[in-house]
Amino acid sequence: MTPAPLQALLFDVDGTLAETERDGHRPAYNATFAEFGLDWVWDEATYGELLVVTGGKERLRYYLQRYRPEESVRADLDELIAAVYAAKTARYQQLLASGAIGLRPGVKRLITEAREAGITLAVTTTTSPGNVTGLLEHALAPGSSQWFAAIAAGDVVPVKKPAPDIYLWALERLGHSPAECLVIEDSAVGLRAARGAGLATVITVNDYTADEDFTGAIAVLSDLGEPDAPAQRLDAPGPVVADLATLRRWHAEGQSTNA
Ligand code: XBP
Ligand code: MG
Repeated sequence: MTPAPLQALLFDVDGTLAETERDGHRPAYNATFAEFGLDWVWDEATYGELLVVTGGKERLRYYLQRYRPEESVRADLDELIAAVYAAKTARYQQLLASGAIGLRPGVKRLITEAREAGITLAVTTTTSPGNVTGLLEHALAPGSSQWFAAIAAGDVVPVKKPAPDIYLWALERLGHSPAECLVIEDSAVGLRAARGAGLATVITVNDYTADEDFTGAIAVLSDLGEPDAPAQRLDAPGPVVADLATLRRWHAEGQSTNA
């Protein structure tokens, strides 16, 4: 059977486009806890453990159930979580607007190349839509949210990653078959969501996810790489720059392997 050509790239956001967990979300949560007079602290290790639960509201609830069971039963829990999440989001968006969060290596290069080649672009994330457009507008280029045929984000689906729902939601809007798409993710949770929707997936790891199990990914990389600073392939020897030709090759190889 002739393999389906690569027609669309779907990008995860947090940890994939930028180190938003390290440079944005975690500091914004901690500053918000202090603002609310809460003695909750998410240090690096705790945050790394909490990342198994996607979505800030869901993560807050999980944190309280696990580390603060006495607070997880307070009568105003839903209101408190909603208020903390809203204040944290405002803080995070200020950080984006200040230019404090840049894109990971190779992200702008690949998006630019794909766009010029007429590849459909999409975003599939657990964070809220405003956080996506804020990152794109401030770190990629003004107006760049318009480059994306679908921004699948946050609560548009009731169940977040590792459920495949956000990918299925995006696929419906893109009008491409799963075989024509390739996903870029950074985490095992994201990989499970993408694979659950039948999508070939390339992983770019970060400090939070480097030790996770990426079985089922078509390639595992340190980052997307730049011509003058190639990435390392972590599942095969050799440096690599994830340009469109390389992604097309991996995508085609992935289909013949999975056939
Ligand atoms: C990552 C998430 C989000 C972020 C924080 O999403 O699970 O919850 O950690 O953002 P993805 P919020 O990797 O799918 O982009 O606080 O807005 O939830
Ligand atoms: Mg991610």
